[in-house]
Amino acid sequence: MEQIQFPKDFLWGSATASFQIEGAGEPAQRGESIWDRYCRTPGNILDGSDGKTACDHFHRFEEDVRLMEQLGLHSYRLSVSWPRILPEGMGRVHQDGLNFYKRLLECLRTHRIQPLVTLYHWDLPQRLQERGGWQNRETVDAFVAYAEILFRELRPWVNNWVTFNEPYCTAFLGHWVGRHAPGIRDYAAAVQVSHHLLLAHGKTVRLLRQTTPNAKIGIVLNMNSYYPHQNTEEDRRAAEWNYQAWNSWFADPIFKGGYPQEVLALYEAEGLAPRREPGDMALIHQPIDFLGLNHYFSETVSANPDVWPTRSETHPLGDTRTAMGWGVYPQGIHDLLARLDRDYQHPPIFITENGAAYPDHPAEDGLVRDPERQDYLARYLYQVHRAIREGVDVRGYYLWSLMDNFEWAFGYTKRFGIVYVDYATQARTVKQSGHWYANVIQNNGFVYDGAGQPAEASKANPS
Ligand code: IFM
Repeated sequence: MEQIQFPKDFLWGSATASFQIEGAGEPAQRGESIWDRYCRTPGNILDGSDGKTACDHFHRFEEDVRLMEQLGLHSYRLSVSWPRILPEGMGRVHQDGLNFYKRLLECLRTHRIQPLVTLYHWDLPQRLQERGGWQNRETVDAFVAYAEILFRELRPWVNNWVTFNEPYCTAFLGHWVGRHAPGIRDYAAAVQVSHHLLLAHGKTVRLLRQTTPNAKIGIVLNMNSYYPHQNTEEDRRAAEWNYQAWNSWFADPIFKGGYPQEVLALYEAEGLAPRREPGDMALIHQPIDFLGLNHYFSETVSANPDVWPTRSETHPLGDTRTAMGWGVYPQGIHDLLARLDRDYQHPPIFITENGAAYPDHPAEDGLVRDPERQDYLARYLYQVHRAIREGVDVRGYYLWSLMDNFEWAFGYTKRFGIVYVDYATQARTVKQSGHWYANVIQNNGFVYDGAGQPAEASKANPS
């Protein structure tokens, strides 16, 4: 048994995203987004569902904020739906949409919960997609114009902004794997999109500095730890390549001003390198106030020359799997934090997402018992704490997610919440893990019973 005590003023929160919870997706309520369109193609979403109603948070936000208060959250990470503000992506502002966020933010203020607001969590207005979406450099300026509206209108409530959530997913899942909207499968397009997202990030940081100098801004990157599958030179190199292609590709330009050399060299050789204009990298390479880190799982990597263009394959790592099939390997978050600390002169880090999906359901007594999630959270938090003890500047933790919600291509089949949502009635029930998390927040720590001592990864060495 070990008492795990987090630093004084550690920020405890939980996160959601607009499309995943809001609903109110009729044309009068918001413009069409690329996810509305993507959901309409049969086969794209596992259960054939969409985001039209989701958790109906648009109408139930007061109840949801009361739940946050009950849980004791210090902060709530939410995202704004771009097409709810600008149905066509630019031009006409939808005042009702703006008012929804003002009411939500006011309610958070009343309940003394600090908002952390993400400008873009994947719901691009469809009208912009029709002009090329993130492949088109003009979308960068459309984004900055959208950000300007939010900075101006929401300034009285919001002090902490995130430009993008997980640009990797928009770029590579959306434009290479095709399992996210807009469902494109073109590697060069994915790489170009990643550059445009980073550029939009940089320009937006500059805008905030000019218009709202007291506010803070950062970006949220999803990162995994990669380890060699076998202890061979080939696998060690493959693991390192994956680390650089998926993690450093987004973090190096921000913190070092350039793309990782080895990955860029391969992309250049394969005709995949992004088109850049003079000054782009300087815009991207601007000081930010915090780095948001989303982390869920780790992988081992084996070299495989037949896989284009990565020349490698990844495999889940961990002793158990979540409902997503992701391996549970808590030490991965520690190793990642340690490496970020080695690689960069970084600002404070917030874990902006971490959590797990399990097939939860209410028992006959109405309780939702989810011991696997509680175990997952305790083990990952233990490793976050370990990194802090070793000197990594981690200031807060946002659990994904506050409530069950629309899990993208998996529809409503995966439940990540610490609050159970009955989609037929929209009733909310705090799961056992939610009660446990409330206790962690109250005590700023928890008693770790060792259940989560990291199992040694037999084949794995940190890359
Ligand atoms: O649900 C997503 C979220 O939108 C972004 N990060 C990962 C979560 C779980 O897949």
